[in-house]
Amino acid sequence: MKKAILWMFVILTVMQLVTALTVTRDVAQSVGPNQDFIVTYSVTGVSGKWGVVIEDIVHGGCSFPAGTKYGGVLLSDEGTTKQVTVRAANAGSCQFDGNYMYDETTGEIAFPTKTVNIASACVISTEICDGVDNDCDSQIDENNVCDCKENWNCDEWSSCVNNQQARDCTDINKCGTTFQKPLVLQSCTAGNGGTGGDLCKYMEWAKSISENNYCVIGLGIIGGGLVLLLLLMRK
Ligand SMILES: [Ca+2]
Ligand SMILES: [Ca+2]
Repeated sequence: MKKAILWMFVILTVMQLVTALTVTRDVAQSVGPNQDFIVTYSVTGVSGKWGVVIEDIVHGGCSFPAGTKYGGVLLSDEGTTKQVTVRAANAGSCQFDGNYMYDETTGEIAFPTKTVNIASACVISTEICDGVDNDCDSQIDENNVCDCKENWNCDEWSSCVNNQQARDCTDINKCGTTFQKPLVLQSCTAGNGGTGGDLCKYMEWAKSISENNYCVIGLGIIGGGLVLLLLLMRK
């Protein structure tokens, strides 16, 4: 019985490692000079020991409320999404190149470097929910434009190639935001292009546990159950 418990512990630990976090930073491509715009940090997945510690840095004359750096802890202090207002420089471009960390074993993980171009003047367009003052009236996303409820419709996962599978997801309501966007890339356990993607079809019952990692969790639970059964039968 001790062995069985040990096995369950090992399986759950492996599942925890596979069920990794996804941390994203969304920034507009282009903003007007001295214009305020919003940087959105989002986390999906399960936290490690502490939350996700974010240390982002901006260069090129743009500034966070506290200067060139933004620091925050998602999942513990700030929830799963944090929006920070950044003031653009008066010309040129700004680069973001910070990092995040959620576990001392993985250390600091760099965000992809992101460049925001600063247009020569604020170009007036219809205000949409994108973290930018589109209509140049010094207000970001005003008139409830962000009340649009995202409604994502996703294709089936592709078959498992190189331990990864992908799918396309489309927002039926065309809100222009990606706060609720489901994962479009996930790791899978098929080995060399095998049938893991097909196997996942039978694990959909585990979606009630985790929408994004149901396949791994389902396989883990079934695998753990089988090991337990085998060990009990050997007694
Ligand atoms: Ca506006
Ligand atoms: Ca806007």
